[in-house]
Amino acid sequence: MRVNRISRARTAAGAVALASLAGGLTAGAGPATAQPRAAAPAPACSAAYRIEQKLANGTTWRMCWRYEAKAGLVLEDVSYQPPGEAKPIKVLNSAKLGQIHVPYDDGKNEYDDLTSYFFGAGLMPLAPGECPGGTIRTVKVPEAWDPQNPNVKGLCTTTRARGHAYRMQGDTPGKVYQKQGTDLLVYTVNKVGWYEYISEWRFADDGTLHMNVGATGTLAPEDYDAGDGRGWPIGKGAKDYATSHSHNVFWRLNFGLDGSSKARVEQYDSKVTASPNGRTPTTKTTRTKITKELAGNSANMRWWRVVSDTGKNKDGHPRSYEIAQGATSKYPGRSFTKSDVFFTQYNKCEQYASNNPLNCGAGHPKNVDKWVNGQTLTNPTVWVNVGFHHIARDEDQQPMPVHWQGFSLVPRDVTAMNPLTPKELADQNGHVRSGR
Ligand SMILES: [Cu+2]
Repeated sequence: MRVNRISRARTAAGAVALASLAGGLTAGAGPATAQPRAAAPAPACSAAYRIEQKLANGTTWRMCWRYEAKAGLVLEDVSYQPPGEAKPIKVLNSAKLGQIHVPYDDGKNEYDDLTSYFFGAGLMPLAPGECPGGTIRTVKVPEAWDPQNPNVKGLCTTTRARGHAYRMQGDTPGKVYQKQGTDLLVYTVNKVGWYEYISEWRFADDGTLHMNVGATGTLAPEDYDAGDGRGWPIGKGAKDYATSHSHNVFWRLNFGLDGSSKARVEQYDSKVTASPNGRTPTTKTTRTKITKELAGNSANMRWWRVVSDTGKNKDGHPRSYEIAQGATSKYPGRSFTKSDVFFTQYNKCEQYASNNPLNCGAGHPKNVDKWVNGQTLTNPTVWVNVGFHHIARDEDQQPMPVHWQGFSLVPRDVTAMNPLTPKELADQNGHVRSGR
């Protein structure tokens, strides 16, 4: 173990000791690699594990939560009910982080924060002001640092204004259709070494979901040795070079559109072709049905969607959610970080994108890229990989400002119209014949 890793190494060793102790106290529980007991309340859960929020514009989000030793917060049975829908529309069976992989640029350190560095155990208690307008719930942390005190007030649920949901000038002067949108926010803070990760799940009243991880805390004090051109000076003059590194965050999603785990995956690509004589170029969009497992790579004008096998909206269009990748710096250093999205056929044993610690049978690979091996895709697990290459800057001290990375799931034909449409415009579905 390198001297400059003492702090993190010590942290890790301490956790192993505590985890084993915890294992000794709970019958049948193993060491740190043991599976959390199936306390899963899904699909129905008791009130303590239920999150239900009706937002100002009339949309209700419902879900269950539980907490895992490694991945931390898990959201299950997530449904969305906009105004005008008689019952909740199921979106996800489950959603959680799938890994946070942190390789340093000098090649000396590489961490799997979820599976090897006790992300889940590092749940931080939230100060009263950290969940403005909301509720901080108590989480029982499996394999907690201190097995005598596993209860942490560490789960915030609250709402937050997000500005315009829409705006449209009406026909009569002075008439404006506009609504201000609100999100339900669900978040935890997990400390890993010197970093603190804010895992935020945002559920908008228009049916959009935003998953983001914000890294904050403090730069690892051991990593100021980058005199080798692989860091950035953040002390006075040409010294105190903080070593650059990547944060590669994976999310693991199981869709349950309209209550079914069965779903199709489609990829869309648009190609722009120049026209002669300076005329407007033309664009052609093609759909590729993804029938087998896929390691997908982002490209300009490319996107994917997960389509319900059963549910249709009131226009008769199959309900789907589109994966909208956020800004990413893909890290090509490992085969499991080389793709932006992985669609694998559901396998309960495949829980983490790298160094999956579960025993899935002899020879079963440990990393998500190896789970893409030609199986027919009928019940997809979706793995989204978003990378951030962190070259420290002077502003990173002190504390380090939160840097965010993530993606969104955008409803596509879940409802027949804008779910927040005002009554006066409710007949404007399809070709709008205006006097313009
Ligand atoms: Cu960083």
